[in-house]
Amino acid sequence: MFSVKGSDRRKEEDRVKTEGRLPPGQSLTLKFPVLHYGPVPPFNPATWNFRIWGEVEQEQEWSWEAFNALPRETLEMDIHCVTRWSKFDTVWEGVSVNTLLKEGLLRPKPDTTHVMQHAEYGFTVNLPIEVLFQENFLLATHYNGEPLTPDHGYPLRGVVGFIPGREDLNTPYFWKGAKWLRSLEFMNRDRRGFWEQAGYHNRADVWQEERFG
Ligand SMILES: Nc1nc2c(c(=O)[nH]1)N[C@H]1C(S)=C(S)[C@@H](COP(=O)(O)O)O[C@H]1N2
Ligand SMILES: [Mo]
Repeated sequence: MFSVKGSDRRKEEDRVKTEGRLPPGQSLTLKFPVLHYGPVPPFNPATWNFRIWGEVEQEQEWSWEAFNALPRETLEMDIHCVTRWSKFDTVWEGVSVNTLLKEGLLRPKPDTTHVMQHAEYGFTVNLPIEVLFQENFLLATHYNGEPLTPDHGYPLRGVVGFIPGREDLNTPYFWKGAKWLRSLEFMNRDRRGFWEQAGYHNRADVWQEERFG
């Protein structure tokens, strides 16, 4: 006998499979697993800041209050973890890096090619700037209408996933978004982040199953 929950899961998985949204080697979860290395950091709104630095014309820094005053948007997408769970139709709210670019708050130098997300406790994730500027990457403060929980990266995390119908965008595995994000370092060459140094794929395209390097 299937439990009600189990049969719901299978039904949902069949649906997204039919829609071409289930990448190879992935299975649908209705839960929201928590995955990270190390402890969950505390958050102090009085001392927290978010910075943009490195290969930029001008460094920028926001307090928690100032960051929350930036233009915001909502983004719906499917997220795919390299450990083989996928979660569909997740809704994220936050600040798009493209908006910072358009508002002139981010001015990368002409030779900038990559970005490093720096999180609490020295955790890092690298990406090409093209991916950072895509519509499927967001600096997120909210998940499904609620502030992020501490486990999922409160107060701020990078998120990246698949927007249904947008096969034109590069879609990396979910680890390419850093929880407890504190800064973006723009770089004129590539450097590997924490999981990339540990043997995970540098590009990490979910449709190509680029799990390990
Ligand atoms: N700061 C930080 N961010 C991180 C990680 C981490 O270890 N530290 N792990 C990544 C990995 S491997 C995954 S799969 C996702 C998991 O996000 P979740 O816990 O919200 O599901 O966060 C990513 N971001
Ligand atoms: Mo992961």
